[in-house]
Amino acid sequence: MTTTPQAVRRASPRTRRPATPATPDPTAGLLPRTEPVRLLNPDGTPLPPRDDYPEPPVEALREMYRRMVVGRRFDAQATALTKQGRLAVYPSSRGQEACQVGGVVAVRDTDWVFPTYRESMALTARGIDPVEVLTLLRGDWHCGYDPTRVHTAPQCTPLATQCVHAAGLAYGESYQGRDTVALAFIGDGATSEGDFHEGVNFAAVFKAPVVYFVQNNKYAISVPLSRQTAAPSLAYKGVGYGVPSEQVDGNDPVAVLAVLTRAVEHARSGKGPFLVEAHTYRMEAHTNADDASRYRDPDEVEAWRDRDPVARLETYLRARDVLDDAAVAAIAEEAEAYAADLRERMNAQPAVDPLSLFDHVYAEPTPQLVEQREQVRAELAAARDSEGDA
Ligand SMILES: Cc1ncc(C[n+]2csc(CCOP(=O)(O)OP(=O)(O)O)c2C)c(N)n1
Ligand SMILES: [Mg+2]
Repeated sequence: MTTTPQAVRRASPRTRRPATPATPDPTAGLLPRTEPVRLLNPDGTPLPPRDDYPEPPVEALREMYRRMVVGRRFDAQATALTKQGRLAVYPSSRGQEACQVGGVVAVRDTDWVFPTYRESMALTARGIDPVEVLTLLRGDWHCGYDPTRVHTAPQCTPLATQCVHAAGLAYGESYQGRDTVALAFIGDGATSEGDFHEGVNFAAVFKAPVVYFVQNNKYAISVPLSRQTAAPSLAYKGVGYGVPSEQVDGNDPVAVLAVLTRAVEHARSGKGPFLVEAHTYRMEAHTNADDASRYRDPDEVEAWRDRDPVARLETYLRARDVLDDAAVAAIAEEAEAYAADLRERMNAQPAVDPLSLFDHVYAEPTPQLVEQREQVRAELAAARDSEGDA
């Protein structure tokens, strides 16, 4: 029998290396759970309670249901308004109601929300007038609402820029001794943008109280997630910046509110940013200008229909005896009235002064803007004159 050098080392206690103290795991507390947090089954039956994510109060869930039903009706109405030429474009968030509403229910009115173009439902659920919310999508040059009054940034079309804005605002607020939290919505595709990384990194280094809330709806227009990233989950993008993160079933309203509530508490308590990835699905096309059947398998869409967040919450609340037929009917009626009012007000032709386009670009207009303004004024005057002649 031959004796290998390794065997000698194993056998001889004198050659054993002194025990080194275990290095603490540098990722401790940063990595998301390997499975998205879920508190309800897709059919609305509850899963066993868990200590890490206690269930939110049932009254908050009932209010979430109300806003989700009204939000879904709003979304359908906005889509219809594009067909009637009243809206230039509308990105639907049907199927993402738990995220849209859960996000704004988890924060205080004094907290700031940083939305993308997909968050019209979140903003109406926040209580902003739907006509104001749709102003930008109607083709106006401004966002419709006063951001400082409603603590909500303008809806952001350049991908991920809101991530940097949220970091700056949150840092400024904490610097001035206020406990404001910034909630930045972001899509899965936009996490591949530089601004996402810069925003998260800045927030982490300066402990800015931001919750980055990724709605992973599986597509960036026609590009599926697998073509966008090789990351095992978008929540794993937090660890590289020292940001704790979590993944959640984004079609489980109870879990979404539970996870976001903890993320907001984390940020508010001075521990810095938190990243949440919600797994969800957009049931409609990217916008009314897109044809999703060109890149999505109808079976995939059907499979997600079975995980509908509104039906899931309704089943659960009915089983808890906090929602009955009468309450469901009353909420549906409220949603209809909301849509009818929106339809009526959107049918009125807005009085838009094209020259106001130049008013607030700079405090002091540049010579080029002055020239362009004059050009538009002259063209409008000429058009009016020729209409008068006709
Ligand atoms: C900086 C920038 N690049 C490209 C675009 C064009 N664009 C608009 S929406 C979109 C897809 C974004 O997908 P995702 O972040 O997943 O959000 P979703 O639309 O799915 O909510 C792209 C590429 C843009 N608006 N801004
Ligand atoms: Mg997406």
